[in-house]
Amino acid sequence: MPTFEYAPAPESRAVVDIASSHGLFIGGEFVEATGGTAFKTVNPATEEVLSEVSEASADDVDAAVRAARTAYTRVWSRMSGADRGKYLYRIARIVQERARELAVLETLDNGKPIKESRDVDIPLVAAHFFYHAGWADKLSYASLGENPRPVGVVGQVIPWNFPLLMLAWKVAPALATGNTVVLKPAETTPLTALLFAEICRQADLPPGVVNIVTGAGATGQAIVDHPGIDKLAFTGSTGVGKMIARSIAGTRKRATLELGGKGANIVFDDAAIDQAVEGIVTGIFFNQGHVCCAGSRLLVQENVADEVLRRLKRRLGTLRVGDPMDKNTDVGAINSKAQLERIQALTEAGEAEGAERWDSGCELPAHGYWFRPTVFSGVAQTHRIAQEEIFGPVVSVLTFRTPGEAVAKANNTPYGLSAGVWTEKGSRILWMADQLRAGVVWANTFNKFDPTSPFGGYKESGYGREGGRHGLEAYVTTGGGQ
Ligand code: TAP
Repeated sequence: MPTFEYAPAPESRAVVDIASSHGLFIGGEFVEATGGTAFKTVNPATEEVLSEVSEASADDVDAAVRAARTAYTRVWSRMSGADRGKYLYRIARIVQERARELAVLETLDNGKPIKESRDVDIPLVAAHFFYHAGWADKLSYASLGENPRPVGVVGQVIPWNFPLLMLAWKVAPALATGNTVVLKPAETTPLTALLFAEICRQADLPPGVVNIVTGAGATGQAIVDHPGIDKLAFTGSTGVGKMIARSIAGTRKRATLELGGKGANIVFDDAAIDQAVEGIVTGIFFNQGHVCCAGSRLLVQENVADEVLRRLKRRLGTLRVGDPMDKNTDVGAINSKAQLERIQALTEAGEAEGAERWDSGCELPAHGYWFRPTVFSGVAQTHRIAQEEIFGPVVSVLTFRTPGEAVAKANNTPYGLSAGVWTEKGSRILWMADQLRAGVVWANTFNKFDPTSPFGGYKESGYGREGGRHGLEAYVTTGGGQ
């Protein structure tokens, strides 16, 4: 069926002013890294260098932890919850005021479509600060235990798929509960975190309450190893999560780990098929599939599998892949060359193991990192594309006959982060939700996020929850004493 053409609808980048180099944000000031080394951050849609960013050494991390400790003992832990809340409300309002600038910068540095950064990421960032601002003076009513108090200085390390949103998930609850933070954004997406540092200054946040150190894995490791860190909050791959768990074993440090996933999106034969197809698209092609809770394994009841696949492929033919700054774009650029290579390697393994590969054949831009939305059918549970996280726009399709088989296949993974169920039967939704070993189960929808709702995993998807009342627990200590 022919589709009509869209005229270009480019978002202007004039709203952002990207400095050619960036320092570290320590003690409320932008400072040079002591080692003097820097790395480049590029726009993955064009390979254009956007800026040079300082690489924090262990000494810089030490300075940031000391600044956070001073702010913690002298100011932040002593401040009333109501006053802390005022700062969080102020940050939330500034995020809203500067939303367009933040969305454009996020899209340039990450490659995600502007309509996603504008309509999903940045509004959720503001919502997280508003939500946690509301908790700041009500912690004793949150059923966290007797006398909830902050833990101290928190080290936070985040990935590149939702750069500013992951920062908000980490910083908002930490600050609301009276902790101070040292945060490292991912190497490929540091720019919105640095703009957030500027927002902290604009909000007059006391110096040292938020410190941002840019760098690669070694900088993250320096945070993990620093003896002045009381708690770690990490989001990233299961491999690095395991290394962190090993590094802090036997120390007094607490940790929450939000790791990888291989979510099952399960479609029963009584589901509204067109709605389910939209949910499959949202589940795996939103944010180029760079989503830890993506519905990357599609389980379809056998008697409707051909029909679902047919409609899914037709729908994928209408997805617009290309310039992330175009407001009509559905699928943007892959975040980095390294990630593109990983997706290519795993999809080649899928073909080699015998699964049937299909893509829409859409045209791709000549520069930058791109991958066509791809469907693998005839996938066996043992295939690597059914077991390993691809973290790209690739869905692996398996079939089932009975609800029991669907549950067994869905749970046959080392991960346990998310699942989706598509059926018209409420009782089946409740039964499935009870059986599925996943931190989040969506029913007749997928990839919905809300600051009031706890998020986190089972098994190799990590431990601890972020968001909601449960997410506050990780940031407080309770019981007698001071
Ligand atoms: P990772 O390679 O694990 O990187 C995550 C963060 O850890 C980055 O800031 C990274 O720095 C840093 N890091 C790397 N090595 C480190 C070390 N030895 N010690 C301390 N920090 C270290 O993951 P990624 O490729 O950025 O992100 C994709 C993964 O994150 C996927 O597996 C995805 O499922 C998971 N993820 C999970 C969630 C939740 S909520 N469960 C959300 C988003 C993503 P550099 O970037 O500079 O290397």
